[in-house]
Order: sequence, then C-alpha cells, then structure tokens
Amino acid sequence: MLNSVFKRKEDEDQLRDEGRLPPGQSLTQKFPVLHYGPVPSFNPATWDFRVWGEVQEDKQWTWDEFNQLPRTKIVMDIHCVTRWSKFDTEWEGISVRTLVEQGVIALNPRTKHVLQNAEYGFTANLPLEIVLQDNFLLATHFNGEPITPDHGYPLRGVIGHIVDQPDLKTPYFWKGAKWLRGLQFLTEDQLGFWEQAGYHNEADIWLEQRFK
Ligand SMILES: Nc1nc2c(c(=O)[nH]1)N[C@H]1C(S)=C(S)[C@@H](COP(=O)(O)O)O[C@H]1N2
Ligand SMILES: [Mo]
Repeated sequence: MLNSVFKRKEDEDQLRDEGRLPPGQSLTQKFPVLHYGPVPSFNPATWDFRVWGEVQEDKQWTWDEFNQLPRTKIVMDIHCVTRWSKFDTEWEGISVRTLVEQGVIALNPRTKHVLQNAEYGFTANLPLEIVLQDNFLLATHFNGEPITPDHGYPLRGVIGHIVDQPDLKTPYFWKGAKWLRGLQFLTEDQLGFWEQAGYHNEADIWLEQRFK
C-alpha cells in the first residue's frame, strides 16, 4: 500500500520531468468515472449513429454497419479537468479524419465546428480542426477491451495528448462525449453541456483553461 503510494509519486515526478504532466494535474493509476445523469443501456437492434448538418450527405449507420468502418488505434495521455491524468491509455475505434479522407463523410467548405451528440441530449463541442486530428477518436475499445458501460459503452469520443505529436491541440477529457450517438457538423460554434455550465470553451490542458 505505502509502496504503491511512493511508486505513484515517483512515476509522477518522472512524467513531470519528461514534460508530460500539464500544470495543476496529478497522475492516477485508476480510471475515475465522471458524468452527469444515469448510465444509459445499449440495444444493438435500435442503436444508430448519425452524421448531419454541414455535410454534403447525412449518414446513419446501425451498430453492425458502424463496426464495418475502418479502425484505428492510438495511445494517449488523458487529462481530466478535475486534475487527474492517466498516461499511455490505448484506444481503438474510428478516426473522423479517415472517414473524411475516404469520402465516407463529405464536409461542406464552410464547416468549422463539430457537436458530439450523446444519449439523453448530452453534447460536447470541438473545432473541426481538432476533430480531424490524430488525437480525437470515436472509440469502442479501451486497453484492448470494449469500453465499460460507465466509461461510455458502446461508443465515446476521446481526446488526449499523443507524446510523439506534441503540437496537436489537446483539450481536457470532458470534450469526449460518452454514449455517443452522432456528430453534428456546423458553421458556427455551439456550446456543449459543460461549456454552457461555465467550463472553458477551448479547454487547453497546457494553458490550464479549466473555467471561463
Ligand atoms: N455523455 C456524457 N459524456 C461525458 C460526460 C457526461 O456528463 N455525459 N462528462 C464528461 C466529463 S466532465 C468527463 S471528465 C469525462 C469523464 O470520462 P470518464 O468517466 O470515462 O473518466 O466524460 C465526459 N463525457
Ligand atoms: Mo469532467
């Protein structure tokens, strides 16, 4: 027990030395669960994923169809605004940029923003630029296993820091919506659930943009 406390501190100091610990954050070995409201149940027969708004053609996929889309794996450090950081987390799922590159999603030239739409009307907004980066994924798997119900099963947005790509903009982890059901593409920004509640719109982890 005491050993693991010292180990945590040691690991944290090392990550700080490596420049991987953003200001005001501390390392956790756990994976805390944070959200507003209840955990929704998943029915593969009725679940769908929608893409709409400023796209040339709206899309709608069943769970089976969604799982035929090309898959990507990334390793990221994730940083929660409540001050925990978790390092070297592995996510597998669907990259929005890949869908755009392969013509599965055809954006309008004026598209600038994306609103993740989740169960119970929860939303999280990001600039299109960030959604198309390597560090944003529509994730079905965490560390090789399907995401657990608490963490967003069957699908969630994830955003984090990729060590080898330090120039990618990295917002706090709340900008990934759990129980994700669709992406709404927009010309004008629209604040998400936590952003309307006073959290920072850009939410850059290095600039410590926690609240407005
Ligand atoms: N659908 C939904 N997604 C959500 C939230 C929420 O309330 N509802 N909260 C966000 C917040 S504030 C955080 S910190 C992360 C937490 O993810 P975790 O529970 O997997 O750690 O989920 C984000 N995604
Ligand atoms: Mo959060």
